[in-house]
Amino acid sequence: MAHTPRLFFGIALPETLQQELVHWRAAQFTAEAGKPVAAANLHLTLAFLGDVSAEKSQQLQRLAARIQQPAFNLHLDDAGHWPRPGVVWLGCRQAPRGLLQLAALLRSQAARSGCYQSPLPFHPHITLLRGAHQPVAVPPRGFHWSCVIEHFHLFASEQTQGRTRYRSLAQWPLLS
Ligand code: 2AM
Repeated sequence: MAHTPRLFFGIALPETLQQELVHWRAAQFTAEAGKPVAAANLHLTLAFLGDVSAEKSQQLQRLAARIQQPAFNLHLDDAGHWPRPGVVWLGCRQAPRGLLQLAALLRSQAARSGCYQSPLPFHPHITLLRGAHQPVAVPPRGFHWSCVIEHFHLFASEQTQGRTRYRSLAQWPLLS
């Protein structure tokens, strides 16, 4: 049977920022709060695609390559806890227009290509902890990181020896 990888469009964070976030997270949360996402896996999902055939992946990549959207500044200055999925996240108080437009485009292309898209509103976030189903003290506002986002990626979510790894299959530039 052909293997259909689990794919999503997303934004990669610079390695220096991933490291900074990991140090901040270690200072903010106890081990009981949840399972920390590995530094290299800290990312922001734009559109989740699910298990996608090679044909559909090619089609989505052709569409992605035609996207002409501006680069944007990502300000990470908000955090929260979603107890049901057990996610503690980092996000933006005001999401940049460029980010929302890019995600909307990718999500509508995915939907038209037959990839189920959640009816829930898009809430851009970086998952910091998983398995956080108990109440968690969310750090008070006052933290702030920012970075310029000049590319977006197609990632494959891969499991090896019980570990998840997000591998970039392709990337496209945003307009500067
Ligand atoms: P999460 O971090 O909020 O769990 C790879 O799994 C990425 O795709 C993660 O960022 C994850 O979001 C997101 N993802 C996984 N399953 C999803 C789904 N069914 N709908 C939307 N996003 C999903």
